[in-house]
Amino acid sequence: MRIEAITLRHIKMPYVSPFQTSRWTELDRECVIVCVKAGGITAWGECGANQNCAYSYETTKTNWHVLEDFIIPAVLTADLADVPAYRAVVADINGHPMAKAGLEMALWDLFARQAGVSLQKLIRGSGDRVKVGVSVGIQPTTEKLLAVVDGYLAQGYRRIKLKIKPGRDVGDVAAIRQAHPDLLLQVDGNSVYRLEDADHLKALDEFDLLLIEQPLGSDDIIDHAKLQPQLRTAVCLDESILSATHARWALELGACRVINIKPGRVSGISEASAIHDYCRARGVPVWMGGMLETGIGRAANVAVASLPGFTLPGDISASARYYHEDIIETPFVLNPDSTLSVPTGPGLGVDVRMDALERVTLRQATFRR
Ligand code: OSB
Ligand code: MG
Repeated sequence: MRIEAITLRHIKMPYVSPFQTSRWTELDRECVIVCVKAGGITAWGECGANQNCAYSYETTKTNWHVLEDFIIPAVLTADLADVPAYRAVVADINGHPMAKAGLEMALWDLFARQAGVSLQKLIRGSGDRVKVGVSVGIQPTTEKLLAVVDGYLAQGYRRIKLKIKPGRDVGDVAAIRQAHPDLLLQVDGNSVYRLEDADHLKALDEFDLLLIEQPLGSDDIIDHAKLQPQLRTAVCLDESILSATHARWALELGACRVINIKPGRVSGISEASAIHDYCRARGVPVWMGGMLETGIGRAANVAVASLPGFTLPGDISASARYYHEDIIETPFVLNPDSTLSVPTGPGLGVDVRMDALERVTLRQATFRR
């Protein structure tokens, strides 16, 4: 298929509340939205990166730069039969998985719409709902955290992830566990700890956590392999896993017992499903992570989370947990069983609200063949 035009938009959408992790705070989602036009079809994608250079080296502006200067010129001079053809075209662009994933998502949407099927169907997911939880940022006090968690539980969320950092880890977890003895609970360190903190992290073992996510350095599979045997709690890698090869390295080394899959982080839905397949064949549980996506990225994450190996609840909450106004027509809402429904319409199965999108667009540019 010949792509006729690709429009990039740098958007900025304020969150309903600030999101604080161990190493950075986000007030709004700034990201690149990709719109592809081909054969009378309009398709959408979202890049994972935000304005910070903390979770990853990629930012909204590097996504734009790599798309404009490398990925789009290659795509507009090619004739893409399918998503693997796109992956071949971008294979020699080093790194920048979030930039690659944004356009790949739009192509999945395009090819699914062209075939008249949902993304879920195209990737062979199943079921009408996926289990979800909520990722709770670090709060000013433990009391405030207890109140925020109570609020999410009242809304029906049945799995809570707490962001932790030194000084706000064991105490916060103990307080939440005491208030909610049976809650599905997990924590995320976002790379703030070091192997020397192993004894400190062992204190988390008594709280029956589902997992501890990315405690050590982003690129540090080796020290995670030294940490995991010292903990009863399962280590889950997020930042460290950018490909199925990284997943193999991590599992061969014993660096983790669970993997967080974010299509955006791993260069797209194709690589996400390859990691899923690799883990599933080895009985390693995976779950869907999130980048506080708009409704566009959320639709893709929900569809991918319907693959059978996604056995743990995902970080994919209702639109209202993130935004007062989403840029899709029908926002995602939480079902009473702590699930989100998988869209069934063609492609991503969501309609973009152009008026809402215009309001949040800071900059846009269209590139043509
Ligand atoms: O580490 O999982 C993370 C958001 C931005 C960057 C990194 C992370 C997160 C989250 C939010 O935890 C998950 C969500 O989208 O709800
Ligand atoms: Mg994480």
